Amino acid sequence: MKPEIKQIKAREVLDSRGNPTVEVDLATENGLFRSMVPSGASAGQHEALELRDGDSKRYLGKGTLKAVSNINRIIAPKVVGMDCTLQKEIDNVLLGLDGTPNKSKLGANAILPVSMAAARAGAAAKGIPLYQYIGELFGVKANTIPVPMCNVINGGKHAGQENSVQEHMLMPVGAKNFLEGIRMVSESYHHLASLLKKKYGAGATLIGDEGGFAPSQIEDVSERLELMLRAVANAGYEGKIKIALDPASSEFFHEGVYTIGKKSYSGVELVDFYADLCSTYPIVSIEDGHAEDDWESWVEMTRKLGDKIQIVGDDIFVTNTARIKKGIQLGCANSVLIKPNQVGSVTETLNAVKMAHEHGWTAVVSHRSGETEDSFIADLAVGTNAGQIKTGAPARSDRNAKYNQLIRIEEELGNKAKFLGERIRG
Ligand code: 2PG
Ligand code: MG
Repeated sequence: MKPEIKQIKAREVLDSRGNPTVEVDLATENGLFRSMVPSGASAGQHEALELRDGDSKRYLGKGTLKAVSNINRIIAPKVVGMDCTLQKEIDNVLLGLDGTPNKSKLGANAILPVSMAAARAGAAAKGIPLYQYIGELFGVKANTIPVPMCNVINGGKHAGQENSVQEHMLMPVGAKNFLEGIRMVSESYHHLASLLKKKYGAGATLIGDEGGFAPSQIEDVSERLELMLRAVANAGYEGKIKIALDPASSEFFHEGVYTIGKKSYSGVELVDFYADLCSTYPIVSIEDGHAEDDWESWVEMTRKLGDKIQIVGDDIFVTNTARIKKGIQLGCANSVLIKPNQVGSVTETLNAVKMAHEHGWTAVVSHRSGETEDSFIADLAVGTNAGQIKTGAPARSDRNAKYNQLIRIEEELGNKAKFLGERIRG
């Protein structure tokens, strides 16, 4: 008997920022499988559409009842009865029902949670864990626990700041495994809190959307990095933890000019700014150093820094194979950020990782700034052997839901688990 999808029910619930989002319950004979969609703040212009109601009387216009209704009335009748182990077919039906290039009819937030819940049901039907099932869909033996990029200082939109680098992350590349890595980061995070409090008072340890500290007093990127490195040293991990940045520069790019704090830069000047930072600090990865359509500056950045550091495209690629392909052809970036809700289905997400890997690029699986307790991306990172994940500071349960799931998966894999450490780029 085929493992049939018996029922699909969507509802509106709350995300980590207190905004509404979509949750789906999908039932098969094996039980109930639940998924929730996250939401970005510094979202790229080319992302698939996140459908919001626009009714200012509910949730300031951010309601998701239209997406919920699209699931219950349009998607459910077509997907109920399908075999839950046929992920590609299910995703094809979802894409066909929408029929637009950016999912503007049904909303990516209607399509994705059904696609994710189907994957969970598929794993249960086969009696295997989700990461292993994703590995089968993707065509690998899933065994690589990702090195985390942990955002310990939140800036930009995630911290109510303008013209500010968004994410300052610690990467425990010197750890022997994930469990040790996350402990190293957690201890450094608490040392950072002490340093911030001592220098700027308790207000400096208030936190931003992704669980990192958001000290509005510190505008200067170098000072932020100095404090992070001092915290790492105080925790006893000097040299074992490296730095990754996500400036999210589309947010501070206006009319051809990049502005960080009070300083302005052209695209080329910004490459020099990053090159200086990289020669001063142990930076191993920079994401969205340039804006989402500034392809030329991306090429320049890659030409200058591409053999030294990982250059990750988020807003520029939006997990979309057409844009990733263009990036590969032009020679801009050498890595792709992977966010399922930017593209809107599990199959398309896997295709994006595949394209990156086939061209010798890395892929970094990522959360959104607005998250939920759904830890799907932890399994996705292991299932694709991506080797890296960014999912915030080691604080707040919406972020730690993912880290904790990775702790469980590493334990389950035992001595089969791999952790790339310094070898994140191969
Ligand atoms: C990013 C993300 C996640 P947002 O820019 O990489 O950190 O932010 O979800 O707000 O787009
Ligand atoms: Mg980003």
